[in-house]
Amino acid sequence: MKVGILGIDGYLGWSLCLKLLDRGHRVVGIDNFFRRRAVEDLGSQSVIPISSMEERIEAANGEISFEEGSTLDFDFLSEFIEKHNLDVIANLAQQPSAAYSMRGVEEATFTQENNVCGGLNLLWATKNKDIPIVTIGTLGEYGCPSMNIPEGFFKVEYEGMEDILPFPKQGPSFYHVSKQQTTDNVWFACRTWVMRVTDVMQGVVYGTRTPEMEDSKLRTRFDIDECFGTAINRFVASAVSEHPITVYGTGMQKRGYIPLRDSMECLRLIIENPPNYEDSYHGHRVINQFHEYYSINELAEKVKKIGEEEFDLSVEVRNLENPRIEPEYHYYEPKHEKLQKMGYEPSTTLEEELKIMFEDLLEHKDRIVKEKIVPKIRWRE
Ligand code: USQ
Repeated sequence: MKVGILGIDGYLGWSLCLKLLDRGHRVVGIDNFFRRRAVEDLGSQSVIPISSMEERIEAANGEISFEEGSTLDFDFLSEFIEKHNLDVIANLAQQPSAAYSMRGVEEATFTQENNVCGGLNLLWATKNKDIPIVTIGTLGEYGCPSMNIPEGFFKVEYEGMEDILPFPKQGPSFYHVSKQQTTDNVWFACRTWVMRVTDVMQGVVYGTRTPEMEDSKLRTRFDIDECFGTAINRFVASAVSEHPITVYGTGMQKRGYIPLRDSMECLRLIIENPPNYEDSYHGHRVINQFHEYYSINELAEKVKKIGEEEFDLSVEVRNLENPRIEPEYHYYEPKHEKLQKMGYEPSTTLEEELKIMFEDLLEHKDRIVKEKIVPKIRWRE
């Protein structure tokens, strides 16, 4: 297959590229290097050193090409799609951080413009072409309702009548709302045009590597700052640098998590098996992608235990006033059956993955900018 990856330089984009090359697919990618610039502007850096795109391509084993550009540039995007004759396109050109989207009006506007309008450009550029598309949504779109969360659609009964409808969305940041809007745009486009889109409702991804990253020039980025670092990644980096693990609020909030290596395996399955008219509604297939869910306290305790018992570190867990507005005591039961049916089997455990992360991060401990771990962005200020 010839796969287009939009946002090929990011944490997920680069990992996906290597996974697909390893499977013998051809990859063509675009990126505008937003993530490299944004992390630098925040005064942080990828803890794992990463190579330039030129070096990456040289070190990669397989057929890959790259063009610099943004999904916000419609002419560039259309030409890219037109000339490459792609079998499938994965859109990872996203501003992925909830905290960044709550930093100020500029960041909120950028997040929504990039994620919503970039996605809209992709829909217009592929209109009626029937090129399968994969978009990365988020489990957080559903919020934390007091009921089980289906994979996208559910049967509703109201006043004696029933229908199958998209499950309600109530994400906890302007970032999450940008994903909700994208889901709505995709759903509308699928009902209107000839489209096949998989909307991946992904949980929080963690981990430092995938099996395709043995060569140090092929490593993907790893961020720990309050915007681009996510829970488990930040916790291991905190433990390694002997900074307290930052549990927001009571730490009772639950989320779904998936290791980077398994997330890539799931995306591979999704790419190689595009939606058909049985596993989708009008070509719109929604898949919840995570392995297990945990509360923040459970994660912090697991990181502390491994840090102390296996790596002889002294690890402190500290509860901070929650900078976000989010439910802390809530029901959480998202379904995740579709990927299992497609053949996904978890390849690792949280504990095994944490040990690899500790080893990798201890090697680059000096690159952890500790001050950037402390959260300063507050949802209500
Ligand atoms: N949290 C802490 N301490 C920290 C960081 C986070 O307690 O130092 C808590 C947050 O309050 C939240 C949970 O951990 O309850 C998850 O936060 P996060 O920063 O790890 O993840 P989130 O902001 O939800 O966003 C991340 C990715 C995003 C993806 C999403 C999946 O940045 O791209 O879509 O995870 S989900 O969380 O399911 O919406």
